Amino acid sequence: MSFSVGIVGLPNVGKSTLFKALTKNPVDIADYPFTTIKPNIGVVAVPDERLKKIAEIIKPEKITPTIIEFKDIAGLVKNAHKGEGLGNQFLAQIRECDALVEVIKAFGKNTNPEDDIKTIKIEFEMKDAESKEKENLLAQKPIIYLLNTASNPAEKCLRLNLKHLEMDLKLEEEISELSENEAKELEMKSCLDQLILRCYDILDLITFYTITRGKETRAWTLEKGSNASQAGNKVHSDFEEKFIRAEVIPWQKLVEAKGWNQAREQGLIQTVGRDYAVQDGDVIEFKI
Ligand SMILES: Nc1nc2c(ncn2[C@@H]2O[C@H](COP(=O)(O)OP(=O)(O)OP(=O)(O)O)[C@@H](O)[C@H]2O)c(=O)[nH]1
Ligand SMILES: [Mg+2]
Repeated sequence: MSFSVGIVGLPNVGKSTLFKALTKNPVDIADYPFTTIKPNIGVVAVPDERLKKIAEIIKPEKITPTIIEFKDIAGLVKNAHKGEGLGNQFLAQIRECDALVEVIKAFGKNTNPEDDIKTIKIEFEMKDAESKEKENLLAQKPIIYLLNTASNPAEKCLRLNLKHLEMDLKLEEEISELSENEAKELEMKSCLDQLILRCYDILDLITFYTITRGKETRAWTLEKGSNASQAGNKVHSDFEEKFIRAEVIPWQKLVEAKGWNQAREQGLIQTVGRDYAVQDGDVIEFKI
């Protein structure tokens, strides 16, 4: 199962514009509030230079990146927690997400990002205050604030602190409709990869790889701190139970050795048990 990131914010701020640019799914985007009612759901490949480098030496038949799911959720209004504007329904959808990207309007006239952030925060906190469960609280979810600006392209990318990004989502939507060559010719560069990686980061996730005898080189998502048998469970639900041992090598060492057999000859492959703490970038072969 993939991790899901909810795109949240006030109505009409560019949430669906971001979703469309990320997933390339055609969705309704319009200049009036509540264009989105039912959530749009789509998956996005996590950009990964390491996967490319591993694949260059393994030369598999197939390369499969790991994915994150994005959910474009309807806009929240003041008093959403009291049911205003179908708010309760939307807040329940937000509760199912592992992390959030909050889009804040900073294009056009009369914008007030600080007030808008406060409005959403209050709705989360009010809803949490009613909730009997103390887990999964809305206001505790990892969150990235994304200011949707109309700044000039040269300076539009990523400013401010860790949890705070700035992008022109209209421009991102335009770039997403171009081919790679067209974008290059027009010197237009997307910032979305950086947003996806930031989501991965705040979810506290790491990546491990499997190479299944040259057939498929694949990246997998794992919660930081997981052990080898839990990693096996991601590959196949049987693997956690049937786990005997695993062979592990950091991806750089595999690439330097130029292949699994060469790495084995050089003694670079480590045999580990089920309690081995998986490290970001490990290439793992499970023995069941
Ligand atoms: N000028 C400008 N317009 C934008 C930008 N991003 C979105 N828009 C426009 O703002 C309007 C709303 O965009 P949507 O993506 O539908 O907004 P939303 O947040 O999904 O809206 P709801 O689903 O109604 O809550 C559309 O007319 C977009 O074209 C931007 O960066 N600059
Ligand atoms: Mg929308």
